Amino acid sequence: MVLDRLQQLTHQVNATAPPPHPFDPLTAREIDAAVALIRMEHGSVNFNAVTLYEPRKAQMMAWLSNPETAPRPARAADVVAIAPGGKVYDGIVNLDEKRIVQWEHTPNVQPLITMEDLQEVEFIVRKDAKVIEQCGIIGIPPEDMHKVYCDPWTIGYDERFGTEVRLQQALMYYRPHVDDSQYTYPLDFCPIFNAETKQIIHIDVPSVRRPLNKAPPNNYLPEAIEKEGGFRKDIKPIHITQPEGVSFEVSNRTIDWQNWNIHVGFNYKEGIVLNNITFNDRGNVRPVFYRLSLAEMVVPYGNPEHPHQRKHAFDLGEYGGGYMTNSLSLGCDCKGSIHYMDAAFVNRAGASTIIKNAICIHEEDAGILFKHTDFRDESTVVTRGRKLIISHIFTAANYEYCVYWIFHQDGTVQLEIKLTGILNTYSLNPGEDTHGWGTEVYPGVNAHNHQHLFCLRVDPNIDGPQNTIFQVDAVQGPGEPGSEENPYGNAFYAKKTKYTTPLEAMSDYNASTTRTWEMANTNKINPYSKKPVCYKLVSREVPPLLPKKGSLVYKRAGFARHAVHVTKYSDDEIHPAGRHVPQTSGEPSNGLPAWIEAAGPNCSIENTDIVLWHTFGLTHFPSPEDYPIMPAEPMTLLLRPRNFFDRNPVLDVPPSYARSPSQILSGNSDCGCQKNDGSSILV
Ligand code: ABN
Ligand code: CU
Repeated sequence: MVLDRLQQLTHQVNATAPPPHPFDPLTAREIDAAVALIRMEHGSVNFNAVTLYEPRKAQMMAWLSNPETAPRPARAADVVAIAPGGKVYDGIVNLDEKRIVQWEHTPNVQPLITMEDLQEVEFIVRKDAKVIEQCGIIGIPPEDMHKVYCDPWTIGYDERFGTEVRLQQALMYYRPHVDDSQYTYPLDFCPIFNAETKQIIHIDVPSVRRPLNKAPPNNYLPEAIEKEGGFRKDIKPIHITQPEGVSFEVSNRTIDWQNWNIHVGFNYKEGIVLNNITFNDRGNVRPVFYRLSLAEMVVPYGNPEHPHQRKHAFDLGEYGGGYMTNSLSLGCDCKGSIHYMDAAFVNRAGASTIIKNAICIHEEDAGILFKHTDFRDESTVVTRGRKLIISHIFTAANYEYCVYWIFHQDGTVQLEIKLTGILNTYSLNPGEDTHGWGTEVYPGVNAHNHQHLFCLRVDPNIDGPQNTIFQVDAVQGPGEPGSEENPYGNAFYAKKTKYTTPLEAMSDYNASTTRTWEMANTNKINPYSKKPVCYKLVSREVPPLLPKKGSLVYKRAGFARHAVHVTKYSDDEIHPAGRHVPQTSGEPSNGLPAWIEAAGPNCSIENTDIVLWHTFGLTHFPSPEDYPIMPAEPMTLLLRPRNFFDRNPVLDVPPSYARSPSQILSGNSDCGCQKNDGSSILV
């Protein structure tokens, strides 16, 4: 019976033409086929993840450069399953050969917490006698338990309970009315939920109790705003139209736009994954990045009182940026002519599920690309740019993260992240001192200080995989004024420091030298500057990890200890806090620190295939303007070509307006140029 189903599914997989690109995420049918194979051999397990087992790079590079003759990398599924009793299995299924190639019990780990895992906690919390008792103590009668809510987080790590039992901590709230925001009514205690037995096994109760907040609701949904006087009425519509369609082409999941070629992947942890990014430089297709992704993040909170030290969410590794992704809607999340891509995942029962419109791809006007007016005669050229945006948005319980991968015509790649959603809140008694660890954003509502630290994984391929990283600092020239080398004291230059080992490459941001990092191919020299071709990481929002060395977060989030780490490429090094993040103690620290230790901190990372890991973000001291919902706060970084092109690569973008000196002299007002849409401009 199962065999029949499998044959049917694999037949469907094979019957679907053309075959998926090796970088494509697994289709729903491939997920179903992998599940059927595992069910057949290993019976009834719960599925935590079935995702693309990414092709090995050496084989993939060979295939990319010679798809006609090189062997096509097999389609394979990377599987995480939880068997009855909580045993975790990591597996690999070769979908082409319909064969399980690896199936291993991995002891003492906890795979990430899925939305299904989270959603069952609230029902159990509401019925638990001890929770009902605690609610009573702070002023919620038993008949109001349906008004009690919780945001279940993984426990992070708590030494009292260790790693073996799968646990969640329930951050508790109350809604006076179903439409009220619960974040105005945080409860002061924290139940701990055992996901295996589905029981509350402990409740952390503070020594000083905080009765339920008495403040009126502070809401953001339209009904509440209408009651307070309604919406502003002075906004006229802005319509974005592309009457002749978009300027990009999508073939399956590969985008061609303005010399860029990009494969768009997606997985349950990282969300968008961009692969095989190339730039067509006047007919020469030049590799730029093999893979780009937001690989991990951590949000440490800064209140020292127990149990808030446990509040440090690894939103990607512990919950999955892909799993939490929103289904986007036209005109709201993205405006314009949109190309959407769906995302396929597995649910706990092993069925494939689809998030419609998970990825939005669209163009936007990007303002002026370049402009110059000659002050003598007002001869001028002004050219407008456009950008291609590949985005998704995920909801991490209270917070929203909007992730925009932005491609510019001049060869720049920009990553922008907008933070919005709702602050994580805790209760505060009237007159209670926050001790500076948080802000009273509304009466009785304490929003704790925290950081949002993201880890960008860059697998550079700058004119080939042999790359080297340089730190670049803007520094003063040596010598005091009056000296021979710096007689006027005005000298300054870009000091470049080559990283030869992972140990040297562990580096921090330095705002006073406007530090940047170059990913260079030292085997290719720009003919004019005589400098190696490179892409430069320009990132200016790079706070240090504030929890101290020895703290739980410091131990667990090894990637956040420095702004930059560099490792030698290895196929399985994708997740910098480790493959399974919940309930890691940080002893030893998984992911980046372990890989660096294993490869040898002094191994060579010069002129070889490397990966750059960049931790950036912001430190958030909440304020009332962030409440009850935060206006989106953008953060950005750039990957910019430097010494990569021989000259400005966008001179061939048609100007919006141009007049030459001779046209001005002759009184000819013909622009002599074309609009961006190809029609000629007469001025
Ligand atoms: N920010 C922590 C989190 C994310 C998703 C779901 C629950 C909690
Ligand atoms: Cu924040």
